[in-house]
Amino acid sequence: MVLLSQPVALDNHISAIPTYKPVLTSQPIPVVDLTDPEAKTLIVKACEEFGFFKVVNHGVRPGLMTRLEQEAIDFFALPQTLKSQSGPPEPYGYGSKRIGPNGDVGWIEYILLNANPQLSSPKTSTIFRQTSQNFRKAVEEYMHELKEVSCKVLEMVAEGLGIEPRDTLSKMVRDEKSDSCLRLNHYPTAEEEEENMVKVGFGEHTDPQIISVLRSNDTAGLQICMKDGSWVAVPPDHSSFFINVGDAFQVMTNGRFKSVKHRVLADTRRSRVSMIYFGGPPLSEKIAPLSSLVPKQEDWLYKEFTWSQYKSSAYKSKLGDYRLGLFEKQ
Ligand code: GA4
Repeated sequence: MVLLSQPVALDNHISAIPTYKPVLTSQPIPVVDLTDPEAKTLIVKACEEFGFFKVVNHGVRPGLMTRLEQEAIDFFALPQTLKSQSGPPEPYGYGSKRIGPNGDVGWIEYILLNANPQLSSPKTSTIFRQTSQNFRKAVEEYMHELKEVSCKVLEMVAEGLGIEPRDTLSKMVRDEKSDSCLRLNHYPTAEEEEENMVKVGFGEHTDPQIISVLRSNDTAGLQICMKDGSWVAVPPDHSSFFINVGDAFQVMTNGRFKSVKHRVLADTRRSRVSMIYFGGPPLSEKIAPLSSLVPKQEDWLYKEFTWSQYKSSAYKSKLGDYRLGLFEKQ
């Protein structure tokens, strides 16, 4: 077992990682107990107000979370030359500092993995070439469990909003062709730059998919943007999941749910490890406001598009761009 207590040198060829002043405001984040009979109502309220909430009593074994975290830590502790053999991220694979293809950078290294075994390319085998079989096994088990958590939440939303049938949303993520992915992030500690300014780990953005389910170690850094534009620090909690609404979900609810803008700042004392499951639809899926929520097409705020169209447009954008703008009706 390797611990990443020492600062890890990310290659320093990339200059100018932006810095921010850490925000000090915290505001209670909605917490939903998935076993609470009121859960569906609370989830809908949280998705409307914040596009973000924390989930407890989710049913995922703590042992699986710590196992995958440790495998990720062991991977990120490998020599840079070995890690780089699992890259570059196109978009799947190991990446360091560069995020996406359009010049975004952050104080981060990561592995991005396709969650669909049907779609996974020979790249998946390349990614795991340097690692033990246990890493791959932990990833596969974790993806399986996280798909279940995502679908459970999506079914609760369907019930809470009166969407029929109740698997309308979850079946897109459960589909064998679902374009879901898993991201393992390592944010090494970073020295304060000028007074009270720290490096950005992952710059502000919204997630393009339907739903994202995040678990991190107990290092802070995640911040979410409120409707009034202020940033709120999310206290970490290694035993819970943090769920956020993605762009596709905003469209399907015709803007009733907001895809929450979020970012991660590096910490000066402890490294942060997070793992995020992004539940996405199949590439051919048509994304539009759901007819059970918005029966009249003239009331739609967005044009219909396929997930494949949205994804390619996202990969032409910069991280902080407002990607839904292109798909809004005039
Ligand atoms: C943000 C959410 C997920 O991490 C991700 C990211 C993706 C990438 O890192 O390859 C993107 C980013 C994310 C949105 C805009 C594009 C694509 C980097 C980027 C600049 C895996 C995803 O699906 O979209």
